[in-house]
Amino acid sequence: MRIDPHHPRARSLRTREQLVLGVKQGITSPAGLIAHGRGEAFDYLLGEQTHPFASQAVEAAAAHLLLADYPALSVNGNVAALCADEMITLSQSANAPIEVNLFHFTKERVRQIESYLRQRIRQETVQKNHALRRPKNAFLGRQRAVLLQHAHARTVILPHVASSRKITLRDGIDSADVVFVPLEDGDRAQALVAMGKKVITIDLNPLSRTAQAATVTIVDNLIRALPLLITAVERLHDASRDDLKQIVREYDNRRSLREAIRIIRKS
Ligand code: PTJ
Repeated sequence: MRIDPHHPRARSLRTREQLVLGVKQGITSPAGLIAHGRGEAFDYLLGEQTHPFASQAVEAAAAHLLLADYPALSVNGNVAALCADEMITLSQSANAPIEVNLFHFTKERVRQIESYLRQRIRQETVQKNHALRRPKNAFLGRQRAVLLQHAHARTVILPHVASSRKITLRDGIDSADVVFVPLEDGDRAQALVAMGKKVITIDLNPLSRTAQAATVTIVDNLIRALPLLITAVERLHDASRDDLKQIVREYDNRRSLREAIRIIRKS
């Protein structure tokens, strides 16, 4: 569908089209469209903007990722369709491997998403090689993005998770002390926390079980929050561990969720 850039809801329409395309390409599950609709409803109530509570959560999330011994990033069908490049950049900036992890699991969709991400990483590498000839480019200093692939990795089944999200990779989510799981389901978020991992999520619904269970919940739209998270990780890259720990200590996820609920009630 051609979207008129002057349409008042052009960005929202473009995002929907990206997901529809994701379904056609076998990346996004049809249920992903419904999940997105739910997200949109909350976004509408939040005024479709990043609130201070979300910015604080972004800061805390960045500090957790930088303090981690071994962070890992989870990508599902919605995240791949909407923000593949941003997840790749985050993998580089936070030095964290990417694992495709699906709720509506099929081997075919895992393969499709991995192949799409590999293609985007190759594209990024080409750009980076270009950038290396220009010394001031922001690509310098980032690590290489790492994509773990199901066909070549050992899988581990997480206990107490009813969905296929329980299938994780030994060198990814299973080994991680900090996991970034945007648009997660509540079951696994709770299981990951119970395993002693720090869980960072992005979820527009502050009432969801994931939002409530996570260590850090960024209540904001994925497409607004991910670029902010990348910027925060890059800005805090050289901060001392003491400074990062202070950011983590001062952040209160309950307070952040309460504030999101207050704004929703007000609107
Ligand atoms: O690709 P799969 O098979 O792994 O499936 C992915 C989805 C997202 C379909 C699956 O995980 C799912 O069904 O998720 P839920 O349980 O519907 O939860 C998704 C949560 O993300 C809901 O609370 C939505 O409000 C929220 N959400 C949806 N779109 C966005 C969002 N939050 C932030 N940004 C969005 N764009």
